[in-house]
Amino acid sequence: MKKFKTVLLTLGVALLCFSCSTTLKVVSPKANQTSSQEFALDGGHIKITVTFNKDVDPSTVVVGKTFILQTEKDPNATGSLNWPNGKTVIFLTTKTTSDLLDYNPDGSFSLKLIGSDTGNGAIKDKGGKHLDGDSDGADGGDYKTSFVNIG
Ligand SMILES: [Ca+2]
Repeated sequence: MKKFKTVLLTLGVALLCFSCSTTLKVVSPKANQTSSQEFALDGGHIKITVTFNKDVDPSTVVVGKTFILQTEKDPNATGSLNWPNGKTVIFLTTKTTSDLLDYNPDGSFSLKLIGSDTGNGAIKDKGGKHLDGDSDGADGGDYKTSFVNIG
C-alpha cells in the first residue's frame, strides 16, 4: 500500500511538472525589462524578434490587438509580422523612429503581448492554450517589456 502511494505521488508530481512546463511563454526578449536593447533598427524601422518556448498559433498574433507596441508618439504602432519558424516572430514597424520616438534625449517604447483575453483576443499555442505572459505556470496573463533607444 505504501508503495502504491509513493507511485501515485510520483505520478502526480510528474504530471504537475509536465503541465507547468508546457504553458506558452516568451523566451526573449525577457519580460519586465525597463531599458532593453533587444531590438534592431532596419532603415529607421524598429525591428523586434520575439521567441516563444513552443509553436504559436500565428492567427492569434495580431498587431494592435494581441501584439501592442506603444511608443512615445504612437500608443499602438502598426507593423508587419514575419514567422521564420513556428516559435519566432519578427515585428517591423511601419513608421520610422522619427515618427515614433521623441528622443528627449532617449527614445523609449514598450511591447505588450496579450495572454488574458479582455475582448480583443489573446495569443495562443497550437493547442488553444493562452500565453502565460506573467510566467506563473498557468495559462493567461500579459507579457510586457520596455526598450530604450539611446538618443
Ligand atoms: Ca499566467
